[in-house]
Amino acid sequence: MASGTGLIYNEQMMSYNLLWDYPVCSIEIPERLSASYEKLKYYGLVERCIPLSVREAIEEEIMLAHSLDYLEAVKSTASMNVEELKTFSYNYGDVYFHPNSYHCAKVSLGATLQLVDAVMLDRVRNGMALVRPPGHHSQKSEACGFCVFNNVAIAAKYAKQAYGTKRILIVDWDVHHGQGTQYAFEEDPSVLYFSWHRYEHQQFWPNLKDSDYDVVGKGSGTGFNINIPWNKVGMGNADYLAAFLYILLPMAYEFNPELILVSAGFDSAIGDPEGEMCATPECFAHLTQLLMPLANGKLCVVLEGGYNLRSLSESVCMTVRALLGDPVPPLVGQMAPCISAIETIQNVRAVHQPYWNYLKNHDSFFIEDLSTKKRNIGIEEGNSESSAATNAEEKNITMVSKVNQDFDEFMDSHMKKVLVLAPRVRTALASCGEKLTRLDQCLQVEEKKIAMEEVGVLISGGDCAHLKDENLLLSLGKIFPLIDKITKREVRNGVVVSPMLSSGAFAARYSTTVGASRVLLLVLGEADIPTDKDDEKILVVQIYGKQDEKRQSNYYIPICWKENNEWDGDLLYTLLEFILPLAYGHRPELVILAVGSNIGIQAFTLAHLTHLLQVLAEGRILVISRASDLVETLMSSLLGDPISTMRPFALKQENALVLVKLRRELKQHWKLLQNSVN
Ligand code: Q6M
Ligand code: ZN
Repeated sequence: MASGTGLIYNEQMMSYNLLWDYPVCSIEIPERLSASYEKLKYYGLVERCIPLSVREAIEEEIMLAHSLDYLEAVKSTASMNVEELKTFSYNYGDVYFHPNSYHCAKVSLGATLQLVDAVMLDRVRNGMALVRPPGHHSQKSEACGFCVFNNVAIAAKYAKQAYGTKRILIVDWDVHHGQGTQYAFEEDPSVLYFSWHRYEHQQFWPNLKDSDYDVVGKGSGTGFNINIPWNKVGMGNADYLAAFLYILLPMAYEFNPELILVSAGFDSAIGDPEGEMCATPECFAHLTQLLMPLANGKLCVVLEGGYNLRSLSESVCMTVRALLGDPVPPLVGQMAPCISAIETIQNVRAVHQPYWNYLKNHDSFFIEDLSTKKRNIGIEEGNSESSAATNAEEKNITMVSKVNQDFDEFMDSHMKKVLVLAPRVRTALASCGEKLTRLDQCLQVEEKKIAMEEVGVLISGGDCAHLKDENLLLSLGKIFPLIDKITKREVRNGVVVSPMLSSGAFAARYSTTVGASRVLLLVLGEADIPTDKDDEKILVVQIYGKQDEKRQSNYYIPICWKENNEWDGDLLYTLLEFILPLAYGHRPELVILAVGSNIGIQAFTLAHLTHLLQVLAEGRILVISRASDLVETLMSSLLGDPISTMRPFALKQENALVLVKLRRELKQHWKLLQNSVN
């Protein structure tokens, strides 16, 4: 099992810069690398990574994506004077050359390939390469947008050739459209390219029709090119998350990549002069952690843009922390995507409906490109009604202007708020007498004897009728000490075997009495959950198969599957498109997952579930399992091991309809549930 996070940094790539006055290129400076690296050092992250060396890429590798003529042309810049460099640069759009550019571009590509090698050969599990020049705009015979060779596109072709990798996912979270990467794979179904980008109805650079949502790939590559054009600035954490939860992640699970490459531009972060977006640095930790259960953990993050040095370096650090398996800080801000983002997401889902199973069983979509149409006929935008989303948009815009006043001050106080200390011990286990392989890496916690009266007091105001049950008292004797350790930050997460699913409800209530302000309780299976359905501290989601009426509220959400077998695909999609949107809105400080027995869910599905749930509550999760044979898998997932990939699944139609109905009823309260404007 591969472990460790590789890090590539090399000062050679700082040895080129802009030699003449050329304002469109003035933001791409060598300090982008050193500032990021210094910040990594400052936070003690460099020493926790495995340093990987760079090399120059060879011509054969460059030519995986570029023409010989272009290679020769770039080569010739090494001996040019400034006048010649100027003339050469102006052949292309928004790019500059320096006598060292060719060398640096070879090192930048070589570094990227070194990272791919290290990950594919299991020398590290994942890693990040801090490189420049960036790559995603460069094309077969063209430099563009600070990019010389297309690092990530070549890395994908290299992995296919050198390792026979059959499916590669490229996630381009840079704020610009990587049109070079799109062109490299538009006819290739083995590479799924996902890019979000500032678009503003084609008003933003590089101003291409090719960047719009309806450009989906060609020939056998149709459906494997995903463009998310943002038509407004100020997109924030909720908008990015919505794009991941409603588009990228379900698609990625269906695609089942063997390798993930990230074109990691941080110009999509708050404070960037190019992007003018609002996502805070910890958002990138979330995006990273959400990708980590895929492709067996094989994740290569390669720097692209990012021009606000502070925002860039904090975001790089957040990404590396997530790669290392550190708990990710909770996201700040009201978790409500804005109307414009929802419209984009709806359009993308509509246009991709023919190509992806997970989109087939949904509410009928229709492409409603209101904003574009209105724009073209000169009508003002903004009559779509959904007060929450409109507010979010206003909020984002005020945030942008605030940020311009004093960005460093804002960032100092923000980082102080979000930086969290990881508990020393990752996983605790209630004593259970079984022989488990990873036992030595867990803390074993002794059970306490708990008397009925005692529990009654602890769970103040709770319903004590159930407490007569001996089994329940025994279970709580194991669960409460674990919760104590988690809330005191002595351990991050824990697992316990309990015969009673209902103990989850007592666990949740107990947590709120010992300090958790909000708890998410996710129950898988049939059981009577004694909970106050209107207690806003505890959000309960229960998934079960037997038909019976349960009273629903904003805080007790029963999901009754119509079909009662082989839930795995349904469960995973429900987590992405329904439970995580709810949970991000609730902002729990503890997650309790109660898993019944014989619920028709395979162990590795639960591993994916527990991994993904760790994006919440700084990774504080308590898993209560009825079946003791699941403990091994659950422990491994809680410890952060890579998870074997899932078969592609589709949400069954009847179950999809259940979610459609629930979404309609709950989206007023839980704003992140809104994924269409109608
Ligand atoms: C600059 C206009 C300056 C790697 C990257 C490159 C972006 C190039 C932007 C060119 N336009 N106001 O995607 O970040
Ligand atoms: Zn960019």
